[in-house]
Amino acid sequence: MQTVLKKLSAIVCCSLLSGISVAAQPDASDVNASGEQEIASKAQVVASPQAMFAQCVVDLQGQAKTAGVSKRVTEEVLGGARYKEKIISLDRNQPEFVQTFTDYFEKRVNTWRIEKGQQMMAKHRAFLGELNKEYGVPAQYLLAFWGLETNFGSYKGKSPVIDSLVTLACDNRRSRYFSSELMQALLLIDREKLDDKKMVGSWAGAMGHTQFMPSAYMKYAVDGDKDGQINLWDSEQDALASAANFLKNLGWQSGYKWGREVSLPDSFDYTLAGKNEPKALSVWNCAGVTRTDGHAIGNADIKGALLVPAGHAGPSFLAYKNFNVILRWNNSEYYGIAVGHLADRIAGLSTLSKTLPELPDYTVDEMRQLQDKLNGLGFDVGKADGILGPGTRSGIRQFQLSKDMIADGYPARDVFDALMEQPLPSNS
Ligand SMILES: [Ca+2]
Repeated sequence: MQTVLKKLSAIVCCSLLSGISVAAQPDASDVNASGEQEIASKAQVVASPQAMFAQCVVDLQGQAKTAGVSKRVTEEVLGGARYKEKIISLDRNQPEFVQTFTDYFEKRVNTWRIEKGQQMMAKHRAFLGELNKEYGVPAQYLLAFWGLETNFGSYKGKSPVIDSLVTLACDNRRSRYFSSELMQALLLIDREKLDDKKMVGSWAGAMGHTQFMPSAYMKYAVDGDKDGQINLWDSEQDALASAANFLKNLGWQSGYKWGREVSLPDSFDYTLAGKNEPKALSVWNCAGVTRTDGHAIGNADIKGALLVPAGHAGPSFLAYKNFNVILRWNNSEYYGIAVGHLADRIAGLSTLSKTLPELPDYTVDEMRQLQDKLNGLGFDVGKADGILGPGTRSGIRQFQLSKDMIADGYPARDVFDALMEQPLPSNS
């Protein structure tokens, strides 16, 4: 029964998604009991998209009951959930351009955020000091996350969280993940006595000042202001304490920085770079890497990965273990550098030593063409997905090495043009 309902829900949401009112067509091989078969064929005859969404909600209500959600929340809150077609289009939205580090960084690390972060530092100084003592995470990092996620609480998102999560749970693409997040959100309403009408967030269900998904809220959020309720929308102290607890649990190393900007010698061997290639500081010392003021980077017993997100014309960074903790909040190299540098700036450190280069705005299609070309030339970068990821950068680096170019793995315009001009081998 459960299986049939699940199948129905999946089909429902596909049809809702496409906007075509098709009848459900469950696979007969999956219907193995006569009762179930009857339900399935009834659905084939009568189910409208609305009815199918309603059926999906009924299925989710069964899951909620099993998960221990109260009767009231299961019936009133989950039962009253609305399907939001817009959420599905946002989920399917594909970017047209490959975002450059320069664009990303300039939009996020700006004077407004730095100054606002410093104001918030002053506002919460004593409390942030206590959090550092208890969780080992310095104030500036908590402020940087807060600033990047919601502009210090000034934009927490407007989508009703339960509607978003139910809509995504009833959609095929990531149904299991969002069903699980939905259950956590419903349990949170019970546990924290939250008003579901006030639970608004991003279209994908991230909530409050620090945009926690329900599972993170459930597991890591703490009552910072000690009023007996964990409320990540209304309490800045709850949000800051929760961020500190979250980072501590993700493995934040107290006493260490996220990383730092570094200077590289002209003759630098860029094949040493890459997020997944951390090396001991002694190795970087030998390779001529220094602080931007020319001083040695030191000999602490830690590893760092060298990042050149905008190619050799842009700034270079050594990223330490805490950088990987930041990436567990949001798995994007650009995001990690933005959090780290914004934190430094809020703490009063200086701006980047290098001007960010103007980089070409490649379309995703152009990136795919570049990937196809690399594959055709035998520099295997995997499926041409239009994403400038580690595989593509490695392929570009191999091409650059073969042409005696600076092997920074970045497709600057001259590299892109040189690559596209290459004739493909005749046997390909
Ligand atoms: Ca509280």
